[in-house]
Amino acid sequence: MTDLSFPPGFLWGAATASYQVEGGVAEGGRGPSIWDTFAAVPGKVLDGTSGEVACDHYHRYASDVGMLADLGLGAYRFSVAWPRVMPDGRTTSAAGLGFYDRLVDELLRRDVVPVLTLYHWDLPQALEDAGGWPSRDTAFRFAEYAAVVHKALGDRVNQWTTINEPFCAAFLGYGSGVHAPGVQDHDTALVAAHHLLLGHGLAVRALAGQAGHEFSLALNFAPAVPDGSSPAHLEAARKFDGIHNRFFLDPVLGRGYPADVLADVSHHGGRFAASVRDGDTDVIAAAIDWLGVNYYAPARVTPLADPLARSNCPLPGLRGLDVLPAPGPLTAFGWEQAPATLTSLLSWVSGRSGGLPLVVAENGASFVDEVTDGRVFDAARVNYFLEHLRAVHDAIRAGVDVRGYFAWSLLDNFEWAMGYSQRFGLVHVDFETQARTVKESGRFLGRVAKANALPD
Ligand code: IFM
Repeated sequence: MTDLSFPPGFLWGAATASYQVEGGVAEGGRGPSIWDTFAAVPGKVLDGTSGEVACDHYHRYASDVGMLADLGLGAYRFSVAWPRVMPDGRTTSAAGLGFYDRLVDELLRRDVVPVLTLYHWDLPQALEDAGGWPSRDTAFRFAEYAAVVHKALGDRVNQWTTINEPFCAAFLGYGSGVHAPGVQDHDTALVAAHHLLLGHGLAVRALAGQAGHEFSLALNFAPAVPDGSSPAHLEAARKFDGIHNRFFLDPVLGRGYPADVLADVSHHGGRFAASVRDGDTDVIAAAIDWLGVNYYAPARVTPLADPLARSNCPLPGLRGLDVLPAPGPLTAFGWEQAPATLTSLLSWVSGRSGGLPLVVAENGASFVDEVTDGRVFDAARVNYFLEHLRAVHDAIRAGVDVRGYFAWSLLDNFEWAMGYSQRFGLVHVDFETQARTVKESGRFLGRVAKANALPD
């Protein structure tokens, strides 16, 4: 590795998620997901939209894969829609699997490595009706679904990620309720989080053993930065870091749920503690080959005078602290751009995990983009990628085993409760016409990928 290069074999790619890009929600016998239901409720999605058509990737996957390959990116991180493969959450649909069969074949035809995520938040509505993630049974249904997908695609897909961002699926879906299915109850959210992690472990146990297959989980980290150095500031940072980061990371690493976080959330009721049965933490600690680190921004935290005061950040156990407005420079979403935090995050996760290989499974930024004469000059996003790639490179030079980098996202897409208002893509999508325009940031990332090195 020269001063600017990345390790040989470093995986360069872009990521998407099924509900955010596919559309085709009624095709091939796909069943409804919790996001179809949630988005149909007025007021739940900012612009009143849904993933009904999204980027029409269901029909345009071949040309989308072609764009990614032509850019020079060697890997595509996509998710499989459980309700496409199992419309009722339990019964396999050959037509649904057929879509991913074609997608994987197309990726391999273009020499693109498929990196498959089994769950990126689109739970079959039928399983939500049966109790959703707060029901223990859903974890077992997930492992069965994982085995079905693995059996169908395991002859061609080596890279398997079980669940993307269980934090969001649990705490936004069942805690604050800003995501599907829109439940607002912190105790329920904690139980859902446990069952998501249990589902991850059960799936890894069910799939592991095939030579060459690698298993992972992708966690979204928000490093807590205290806005002062007093003990109260450090305590605020501990609390935020605990519930946002360590609550998900530690059990996966075999460290169990962190005791300090269990104390912080204990006032939410006893359902979480009762949901953790003997042996569960061993299942969750199933050996993984790499961890997906999704990073966008840190959280600046400040203590409140009353340690029991309700926080402005609706997460389980968060009392006595507020999250401050992010200082600039900001993305269009209002998220802080803090690339150096990615270096320290990667070092911290690596140290805590005893050197587990890491992949930056999501990193990117939304900005306001305009197509001018068939081009999108998104200089701010180019700069964002450059700075964050330098941060990844710094971590590697400091000895962290980082094996890949995936931009979020290949395409502008359906940004959940924000609808189509936030564009993250390397490729601009005109949602009226479905016209694609490769952005300068896409070309930039492709050049870096082809060189396997930062520009000098
Ligand atoms: O669009 C999301 C993605 O689905 C999960 N990680 C964060 C992205 C940007 O908000």
